[in-house]
Amino acid sequence: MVILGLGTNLGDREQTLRQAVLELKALLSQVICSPVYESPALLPETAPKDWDMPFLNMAVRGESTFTPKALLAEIQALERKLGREKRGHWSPREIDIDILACDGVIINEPTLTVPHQALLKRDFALIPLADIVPEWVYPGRDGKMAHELATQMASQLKRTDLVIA
Ligand code: PH2
Ligand code: MG
Ligand code: MG
Repeated sequence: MVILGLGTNLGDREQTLRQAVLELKALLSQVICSPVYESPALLPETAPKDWDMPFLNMAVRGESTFTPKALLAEIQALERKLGREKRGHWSPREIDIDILACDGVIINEPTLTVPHQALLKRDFALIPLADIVPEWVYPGRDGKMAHELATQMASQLKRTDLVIA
């Protein structure tokens, strides 16, 4: 099982999430989608004011026959197909698709870190993950399940009414 985090704060955010999920269904089987959440952009203090645009975030899980690196290449191609351009780090984007976790896999390489390096610090990643894989356990940690970690987390996420399945 692989769990992806999707985020968008530029363009038609809902339409982009719908298109992304449709395309992910061609890459993954048994796809399950979390609710969609809205939150202010988490930004470095030095970020330009006009980067402060609210995000929609969700998580998607599925079964993959790709290696994690091959899957990363596929989702990066999908980001480009959905209109993402190379802009500055943290700048607004039509779509960001990150590998949040792959079962109990741990990868620490320059091009890929799994679980995602900020997963436990970011409500917009951990909370939707916990919605769809509540029993997921961070590999190599103290064994707390995702739903326990998510409940303990301070969060400004707002759950939207959008249904993407
Ligand atoms: N992604 C970022 C930077 N800041 N803020 C929110 N709310 N949601 C995101 O997905 C997000 C962010 C870089 O990937
Ligand atoms: Mg990314
Ligand atoms: Mg990201």
